[in-house]
Amino acid sequence: MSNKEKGHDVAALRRSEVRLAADGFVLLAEGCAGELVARLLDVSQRSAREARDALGSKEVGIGSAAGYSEIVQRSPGRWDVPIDPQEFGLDETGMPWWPLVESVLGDDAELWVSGVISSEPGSPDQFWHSDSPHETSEHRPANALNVLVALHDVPMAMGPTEFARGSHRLTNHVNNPSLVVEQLIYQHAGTSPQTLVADTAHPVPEPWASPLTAGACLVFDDRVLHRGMANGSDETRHVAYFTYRRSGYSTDTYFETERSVHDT
Ligand SMILES: O=C(O)CCC(=O)C(=O)O
Repeated sequence: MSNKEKGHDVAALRRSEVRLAADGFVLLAEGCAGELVARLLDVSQRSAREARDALGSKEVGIGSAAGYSEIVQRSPGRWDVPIDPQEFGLDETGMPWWPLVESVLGDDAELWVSGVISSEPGSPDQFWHSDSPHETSEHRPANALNVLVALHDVPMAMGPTEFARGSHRLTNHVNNPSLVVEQLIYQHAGTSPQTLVADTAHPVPEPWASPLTAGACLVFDDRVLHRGMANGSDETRHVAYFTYRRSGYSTDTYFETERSVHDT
């Protein structure tokens, strides 16, 4: 069945595809309806609380290799708690972003990981990073897309996600030997929009971030340079995430740990 036959707004879908291909991200400002957002928030807050309780005072570092399968500290005070789509109660292909995901990754795209990222008051800006590496020297379409859903209003002070516009084309370490893939993927102070274009005539990719209203969705090519901004408010910021991959694609950059908070 075509998107038109399924009742999707084909012109809006085309505009989103074009933005995503050009900028490496697109904002679907009215992505999720209130009822869905309320459910995602409720499950996220409960899961985040349970994971923090189970973590207790166990040692935990920064990054997925230094975390647990139930909880990872992505950067200081920024916690990633994986949540199954079943726990979220999702109809995977009924989600408002699915037509865009399907058009980029194919109708056999898979939901790879999902969960919530909660940044505590006082958590600082992350270092700029991308989530998976390029594989070929020429630019190819994305193998993975991330969807971030604002689970409540996120004003600038609460630290939405920031993107370097068009940088998904510039994080290609295969055709730019001055880039170190580990420094792109694992957060590193030396990575920034400027370093992507150092010693080239290419303009520095422009940083973009916007306050988000509850339900807004950011869909991005996971090779784009991005970072969670500092949470200077006195509330915890929760965004749900859904990472999709092209059928058969894999990298080990999402969850590298095998230990559990329940290990004795
Ligand atoms: O918290 C955010 O806004 C983004 C988080 C992120 O990109 C990450 O932890 O890899």
